[in-house]
Amino acid sequence: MLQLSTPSLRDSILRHLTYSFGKDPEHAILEDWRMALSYAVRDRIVDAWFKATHQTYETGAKRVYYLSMEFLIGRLLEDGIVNLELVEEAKSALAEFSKDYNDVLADEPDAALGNGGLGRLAACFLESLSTIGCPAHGYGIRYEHGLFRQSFVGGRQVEQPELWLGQRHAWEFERPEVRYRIGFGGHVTNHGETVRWHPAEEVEAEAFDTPVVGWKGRWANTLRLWSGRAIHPFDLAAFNHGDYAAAAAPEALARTISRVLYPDDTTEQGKELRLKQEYFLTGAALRDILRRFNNQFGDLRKLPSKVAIQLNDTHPAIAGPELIRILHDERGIPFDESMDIARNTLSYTNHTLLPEALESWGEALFGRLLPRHIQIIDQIDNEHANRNPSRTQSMRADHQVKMGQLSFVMAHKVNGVSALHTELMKTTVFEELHNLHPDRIVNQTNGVTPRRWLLACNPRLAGLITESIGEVWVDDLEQLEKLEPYIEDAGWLDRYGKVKRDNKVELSNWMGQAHGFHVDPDMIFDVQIKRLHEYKRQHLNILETIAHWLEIRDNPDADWTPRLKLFAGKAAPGYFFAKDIIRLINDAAAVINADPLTNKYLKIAFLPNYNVTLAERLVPAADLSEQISTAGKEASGTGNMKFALNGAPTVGTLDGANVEIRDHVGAENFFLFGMTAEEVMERRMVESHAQKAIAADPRLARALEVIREGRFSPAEPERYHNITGNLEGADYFLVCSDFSDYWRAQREVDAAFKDQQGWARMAAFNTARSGWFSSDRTIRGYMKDIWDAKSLLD
Ligand code: F55
Repeated sequence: MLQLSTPSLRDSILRHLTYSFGKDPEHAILEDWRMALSYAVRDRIVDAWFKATHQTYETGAKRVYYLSMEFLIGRLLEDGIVNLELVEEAKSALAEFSKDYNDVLADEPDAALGNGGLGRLAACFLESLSTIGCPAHGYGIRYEHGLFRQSFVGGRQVEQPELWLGQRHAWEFERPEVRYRIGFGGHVTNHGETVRWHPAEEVEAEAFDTPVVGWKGRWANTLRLWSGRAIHPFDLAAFNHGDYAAAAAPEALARTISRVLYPDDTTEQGKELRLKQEYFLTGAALRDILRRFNNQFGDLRKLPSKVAIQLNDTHPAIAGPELIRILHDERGIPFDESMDIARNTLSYTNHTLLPEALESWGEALFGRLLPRHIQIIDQIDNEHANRNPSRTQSMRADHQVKMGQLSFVMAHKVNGVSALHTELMKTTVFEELHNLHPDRIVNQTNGVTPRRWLLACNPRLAGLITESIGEVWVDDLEQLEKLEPYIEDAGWLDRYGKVKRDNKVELSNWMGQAHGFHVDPDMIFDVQIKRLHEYKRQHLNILETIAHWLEIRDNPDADWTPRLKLFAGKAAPGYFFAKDIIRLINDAAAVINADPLTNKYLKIAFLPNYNVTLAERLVPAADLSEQISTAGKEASGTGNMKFALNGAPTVGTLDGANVEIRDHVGAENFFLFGMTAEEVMERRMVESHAQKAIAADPRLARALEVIREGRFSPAEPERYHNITGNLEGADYFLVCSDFSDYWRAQREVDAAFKDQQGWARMAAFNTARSGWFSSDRTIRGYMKDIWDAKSLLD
């Protein structure tokens, strides 16, 4: 490595502006400044990156590989600046050239290479792995189009393609020399013991590397994303015959594979291209992992002691059969031994128990695309059944390939993402497998990185904390408990309250400028931001809002606690019910915000195009965190943790990690309501449960009635009959049954918020007691209980 003295950030920016981008300060546009700053920061990241790579190699340490179809990383420049502690230097360097730091940061495209929680978790994990100094790679797909851009037209969601690569960014290094051939289709031949797959079609996976730097630049790992390339990019024969479209066809075909992220977060569509993407990612990652392992160690029987591969949900589950195919078919290791090596190397995280989200592929499609893998899966299934004679289920029932079952059998550890979710795994989807392998399921409750979700996004609060207890909390978040004594100090608590109030003013100003939406920062900022889904129950929230509005209208002079209901979130393009909920919220907002009788007490905003960047604005300014899923349905949630950490108490059900958040922050600092997961299962058996709940609560009945009669859609009164009909009928997610208790909890919120000091105490206890929800703690749990991996910084 070159040992040069580090130039100042200012000089480095100017050097890159001049020599990397060919601009002088007079002619540089904002993007040039952003790129020059990014390169200046990147240079320093690269130093840490090389150091980490060399240390990993020299120590022969075990490496962790995180395979995920999604990495919802968002913008990266601020992450780098914050982790290298360059904030002040960057601000003053830009100021010298009359550039505003925040304008420059805001110019970066937001890389939305994921749908929601699962993808964001992968991004937080990468940052924690680097902060901890655990040698690791993330493997994913370099989608040209991330998650669609959302706008509203007449209150309805409209999707536009997202082209994050349309602008320059500084973070990836193309590795044209790192390419692997990935095959599809074809046939299988048998020569005695030797089985060979002969794919009919092949594409090339090309690597793009992004360094991920940890806190204080002590370590940096790699996110390696694969891009599809044609092996023979151009069909010259076709071109010479004058068929220009056919000439370009191989290139187009190969590129489609990494063209677009599937926008569904809960419904499995079973599409051929999706299965191709899954094998493309997994096949390329495994070749890369084995190449690195071979160069360093050689003996494949030692694989599990040097390599841990984590499957982020079942999406890369083909890793099991693919690893066996390589070990057995290509390297001649006996099948049962190959299976054991693979299992000891692999582990699997489950993120959902919703039946419609569990991946299964039709055997015809699967066998056509991956003819050798389907044979191996049958052999795994047989081998597993032979070793466990009491097994009654199969991963190959109903002409399907069941990826959850396959993943479980091929993993030495299977983990849930919260305590409740992990227990439910044992009694529902994986009951039989759990009974056969009682030590396999373990819990690792999710976490979030405090660097992005407190230090970077909430500088006011981070500043107050550091001033109070020092900066130890940044990579040891449980140190936040040292704030507890300060909470008893009225002066300190005032400052804590003022931080929140300043954050709310900042958000109000932004909403005014960006969306022409003006709100009083003294209202309760009540926030529900997440993907749209019936189980997350945004419709419960809007029903309560409508009922509250009607109540205020009945008595407009009473002493109401002013409230802003903030929503944001995307619906899967084909999920029409969820899209109707968005439209209902927007329609209700238009009517209610315009009501002069009520609008100083109640306002509604649905901000478009929710993404990581918007979350970073909203989380620090929230007073109240809405976590209101039907108990048993939200595996964990991670937004819930971000809000608690930033001082927004939760109104929520006993679902996912809410249970553990309440245990940590204290029941008195959490607004609990609703049925438990057990009660939910019982209530579903009760005949006409929704009708009974409606009959018992006149507020609910009236809210449903005004929607049904078209108060928010006068031009089309029946517009929301699908929603009201669903709620009055099957109401699978028990919106009606939980309504009354939700109403009660919300009125407790109103009363509590009137006592501003009492509220600040509650908020501060949420911050002080949320340290356990750091993804550093989660990653250390994986390292110890699942990967048997060590930090090279300890
Ligand atoms: C994406 C694609 C498919 Cl095919 C299926 C699911 C998804 C997805 O995005 N799932 C997801 O985000 N699950 C969430 O994972 C979080 C992290 O563990 C949990 O906190 C959250 O409860 C869960 O819904």
